[in-house]
Amino acid sequence: MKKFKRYLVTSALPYANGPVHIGHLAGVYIPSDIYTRYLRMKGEDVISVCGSDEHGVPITLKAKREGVHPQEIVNKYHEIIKNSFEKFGISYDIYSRTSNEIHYKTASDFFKKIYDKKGFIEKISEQYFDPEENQFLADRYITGICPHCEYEKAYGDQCEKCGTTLNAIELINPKSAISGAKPILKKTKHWYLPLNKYQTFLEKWILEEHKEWKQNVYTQCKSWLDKGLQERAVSRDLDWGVPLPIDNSSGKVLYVWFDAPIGYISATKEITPEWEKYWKNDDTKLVHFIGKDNIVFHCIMFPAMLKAEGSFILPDNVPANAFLNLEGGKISTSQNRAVWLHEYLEDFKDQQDVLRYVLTANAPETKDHNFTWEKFQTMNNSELVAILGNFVNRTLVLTKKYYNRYVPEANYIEIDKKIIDDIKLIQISIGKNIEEYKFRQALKDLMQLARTGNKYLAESEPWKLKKTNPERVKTILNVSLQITVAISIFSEPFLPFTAKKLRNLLNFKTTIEEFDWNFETLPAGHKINNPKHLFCKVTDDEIEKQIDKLQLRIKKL
Ligand code: B3M
Ligand code: ZN
Repeated sequence: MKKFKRYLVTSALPYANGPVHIGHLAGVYIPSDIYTRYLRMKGEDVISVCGSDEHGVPITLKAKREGVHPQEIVNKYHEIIKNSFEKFGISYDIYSRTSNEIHYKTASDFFKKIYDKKGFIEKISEQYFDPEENQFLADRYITGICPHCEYEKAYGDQCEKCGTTLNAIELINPKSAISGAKPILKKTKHWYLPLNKYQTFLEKWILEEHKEWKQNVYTQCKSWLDKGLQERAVSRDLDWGVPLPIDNSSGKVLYVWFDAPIGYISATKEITPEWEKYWKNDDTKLVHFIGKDNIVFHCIMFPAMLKAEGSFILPDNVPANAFLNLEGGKISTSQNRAVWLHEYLEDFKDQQDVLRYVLTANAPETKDHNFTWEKFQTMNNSELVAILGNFVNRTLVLTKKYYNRYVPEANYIEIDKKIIDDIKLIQISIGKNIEEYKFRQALKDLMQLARTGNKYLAESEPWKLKKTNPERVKTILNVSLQITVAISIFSEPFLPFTAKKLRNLLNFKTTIEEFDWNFETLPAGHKINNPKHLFCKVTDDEIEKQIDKLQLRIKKL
């Protein structure tokens, strides 16, 4: 396997046309955060970038519906999204936005470079035009029946049901999404990226050199390539977006899927003057975290753009996830059928980690998964509270009760040494699973450690031995404390708030600077702090309230 010197982690830029929900978190943002936090702890050189995607029809459409300027929409949601990420501990090095000046410059320059190399095809074609609104209908401005799966609400650029990327012209029974009018065809000039020219290169790069990509990603790419790539327009007739940086192109902007991925580059530029080190060196590992609807853009279109430009590296992996459903149905922003992050925190104050836990354990890594509030409750009560919280609490309470909070001396015998060895094995397994993007399994490993701790306490019964064999009890508690330290370290990528609380309780390596992926034992004689519970039970009432809330919203529609 190739050895990399540094990592560049990107997370799909959310459209700033609405807040983020649990589906986004489970599919993209938690996985990328686990990955990044782990790499940072290992002392790797890593940068994690994200930001709001502020162009494109989803934004202008919303602005039009609300009768405001697109800038107002993106300003509002950029703040909400940024804030939600911060509150959930999604730890980017930067959360930027594509309306920034630096992004306009970066995206324009990128286009210009390909343009100057004659990398685009210029073509006049007939496109749909809304005669009532007097404007061209790009992408989502037009809806109709998908020619592949017959879904009735397919967009002009993509069918969200079967995932196929479309050309508006292919839609059956097209309608303007603004006025509902039947569109007419009108001539207009656009610039196209000839993806077909990159077919052979992409086939070799993906199908031969990246067989290790997740199966869902690989298969989707293969089916794309098997169908044969075609040229894709990278400009649009719109007044919102990055203007085309060439003469005689007024009223035309870059296609949002051309400018958005360049946002990863602009964001890196904002962090460091050494941005080229991350983007132009073969020994950087570039990883794109995305949802499955973004696969074609990140595996085919963006790589073709990078190749056309010529000076950038390509992603090493694109670990795309499937979708999360909610209570058996699709999550939908437009139908308000979602659990919004900012709302969750109103009801479950300071319980970010519970959601992080449940969403990681249920992450749609290989296929779509279902989130239910009942599951949320069970996982909190019978896993976080009953297994992890319970083990830690018993250990800390006994240490206080028997040794006035001092870590006792130990005299390890065989079974204790076995536990210490197990800790190290679990650590290796967590790391390996994270590196392979198997976050559910990595989290299971972490819980296995807590289970091991509970089993050890239950079998060695220190409370029974306290009178008869006090020396042995010292060792048992010492070992239990070592497991607790290990939990405080290994849980950091998944449950950063809990990890911090636990380090404070242990009074050990409480600042992030002191902190790394190494498992270090607590020395005898070290004094810990007073025990406190890490988690609390979620009640039936709380759950019912959430279910009612969702029902009510769906009914309102
Ligand atoms: N904003 C699509 C989405 O949110 C898009 C991602 C851009 S990543 C460069 O699904
Ligand atoms: Zn379809």
